[in-house]
Amino acid sequence: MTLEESLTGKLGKNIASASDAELYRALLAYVKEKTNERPLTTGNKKLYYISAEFLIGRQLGKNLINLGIYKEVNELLEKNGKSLAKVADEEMEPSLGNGGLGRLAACFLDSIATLDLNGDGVGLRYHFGLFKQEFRNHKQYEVPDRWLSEDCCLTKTDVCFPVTFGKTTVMSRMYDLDVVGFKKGHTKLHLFDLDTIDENLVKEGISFDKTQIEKNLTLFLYPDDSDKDGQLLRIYQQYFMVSNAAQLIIKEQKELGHDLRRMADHVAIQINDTHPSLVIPELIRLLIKEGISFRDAAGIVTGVCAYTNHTILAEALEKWPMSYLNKVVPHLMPIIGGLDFGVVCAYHDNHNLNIIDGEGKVHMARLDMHYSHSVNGVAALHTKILKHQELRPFFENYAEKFNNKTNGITFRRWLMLCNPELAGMITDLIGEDWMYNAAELERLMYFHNDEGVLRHLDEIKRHKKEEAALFIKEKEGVDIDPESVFCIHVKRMHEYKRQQMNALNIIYEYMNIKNGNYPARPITVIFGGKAAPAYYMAKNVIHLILCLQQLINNDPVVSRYLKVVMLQNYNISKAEVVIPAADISEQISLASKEASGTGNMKFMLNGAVTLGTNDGANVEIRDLVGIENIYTFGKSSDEVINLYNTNGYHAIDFYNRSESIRSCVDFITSDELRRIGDDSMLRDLQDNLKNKDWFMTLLDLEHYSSVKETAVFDYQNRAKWTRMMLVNVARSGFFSSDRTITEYDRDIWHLR
Ligand code: 26Q
Repeated sequence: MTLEESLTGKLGKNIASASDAELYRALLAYVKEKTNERPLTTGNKKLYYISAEFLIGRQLGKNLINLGIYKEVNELLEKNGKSLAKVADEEMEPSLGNGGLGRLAACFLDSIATLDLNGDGVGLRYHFGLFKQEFRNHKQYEVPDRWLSEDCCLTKTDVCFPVTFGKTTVMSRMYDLDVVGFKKGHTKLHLFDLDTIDENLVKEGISFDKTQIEKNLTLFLYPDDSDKDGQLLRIYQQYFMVSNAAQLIIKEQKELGHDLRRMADHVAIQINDTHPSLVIPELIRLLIKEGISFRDAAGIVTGVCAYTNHTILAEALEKWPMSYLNKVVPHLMPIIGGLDFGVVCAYHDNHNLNIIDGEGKVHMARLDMHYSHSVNGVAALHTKILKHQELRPFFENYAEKFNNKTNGITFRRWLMLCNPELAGMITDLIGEDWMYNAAELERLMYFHNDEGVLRHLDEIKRHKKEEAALFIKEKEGVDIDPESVFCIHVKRMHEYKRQQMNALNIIYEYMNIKNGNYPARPITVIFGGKAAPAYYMAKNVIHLILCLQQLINNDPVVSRYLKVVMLQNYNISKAEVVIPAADISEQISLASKEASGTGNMKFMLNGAVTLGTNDGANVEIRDLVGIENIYTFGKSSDEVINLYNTNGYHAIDFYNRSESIRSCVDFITSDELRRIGDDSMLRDLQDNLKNKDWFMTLLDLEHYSSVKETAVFDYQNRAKWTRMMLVNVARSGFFSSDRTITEYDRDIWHLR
């Protein structure tokens, strides 16, 4: 049957007369059929990638690419006067993650399937993903974002497990998402849920009654850790997730006839940050029930589990009071106690290693490091800091466990799907090999002085900027000029990521323009990102940006040289539009604080030039492209760490010493901005910058401004700039998640 016959059959009418919604449904069914024609990946050993977040984004376009039928479908729809983009827009967006960590898990699944590795994902089926962000009065409001629907990519299964919390036992249900690899490979993402969830509990905004877990357990994904609310429910979720994972693993091992004592030969578990850490005691508990001794079970589980750390921010490391765990998982307490006892006996002179600290808090990362055989960071600098600073006592005892796995991204979504023009140009120049081995992109270097190629690259960028400008006009109602330099700063709102530094630089530019000093070329600064609902300072930064947007875009003179746009509800779909349109990729975290970053890689792959600190994977980008193809600034991670250790940074000194810094910070509470915004929010932000500024904004501000000015000046030299673009694309192969996953398998999982 041809594609056309199949779709017409499903529609019960011809394509031309079908609505976009009907076409979406038909294509979804078609994709499921095609996917099921591919056998599931098998092997002697199986990976379970457990994660509280899988920020998978919309599935249709990616699946068509991976099945190798995107072009065919696109042409067929076009022939019938339909647009695949519009049809794909019918799909609800699954926002089952906060940011980098969740998106990484999604990219990893794509690569695991593509490499035909035997590995599944395990997580939770949140009914509402991360909240939807709305702006009113220049402020963020959170509203529930229901994504489940009749025609959704998940398949309900009849796999169910009992999960016990103290006196309550609930029955889970597993839902499956097909993960189809590029041209080959087929694995699954298993998302667990309860049949008893009551969506009607959600009333005002995103608040709800947190008492009845049977009704609310999987309602929401937790916004990151700065939200202190609902910690108990968070533990309920975590235990529910890992108990299901552990029961699924044991069930599958038994079905295969494997000896549970040999589990480490047949199973690998990757623990994605500490959110799934309770899998360690849970699996030990289940193995004990199977007749294995505590000691042996602990040994087996250590051989199975591997832990990835994603942060060095102390406040983001999970520590749960014993009283909480006692309430949620009383039956795990003897096991956690026993595991801690083992540590205390082995390292009695070093309390820093204890799982349970002097205040009775359980340190999840410590549990992972003692009872996993691998501990990895997510970029070279990050792993170095873990070894020699943050986790030093553990490195001293377990040097052999520590390893680095620099993050990666899937080029299927982040190039082929979102930038088919650039993907096509690359294929025209060097053939298709890069799709199977991203390192082949290096062959583009052959063209780095080829004027025709550079011009074409520039034309594609221009085209993507025009597309993004149309999109922004339609969605945000803001006019931006594709002739201007697009500086794009999209990621979760957090003080360490320093969106406030970018905002202060906008103020600096604004004042320059007011004084008749114009930038070398008009600039458009595009922000996007959500703040955790309880993270007051991050919300103040959004407020400042929205006030600046209002002030600047409506100023008849300034707006000729400078525009500001804060995208509402930044998500994967919006990322797919703006990333290909970027000239400058803003990666300006305080050095040492961004574990890796993955947005930086997506921008690079799409030909943007990085303006960044020497932090996370920016360091590796710099090493790959060379210092002449990146703009770096700011204090080094060593200097920053030293400032923290010596209490050597005082924002107010920078404020007092520099006239220019002072005028930018003062402007936050200027009459102009207070006329637009909220007095107390602006004042609190200003106070914080002068008197606290924990992430050292003022330390790097002047250096940032001057390097950005240089970048905008260089942009005028099109020959130079387009060559930089080409070098960035050519050297980005290292950041393919296929490379990352190949390394995980080689060093940790050994699935083959
Ligand atoms: C913790 C406790 C309670 C509630 C929520 C949380 C929580 C939730 C999400 C803690 C952390 C996160 C997310 C962390 C995250 O996204 N980290 C990012 O991981 C990326 C992938 O490795 C890196 O590239 C980024 O540098 C890192 O910030």
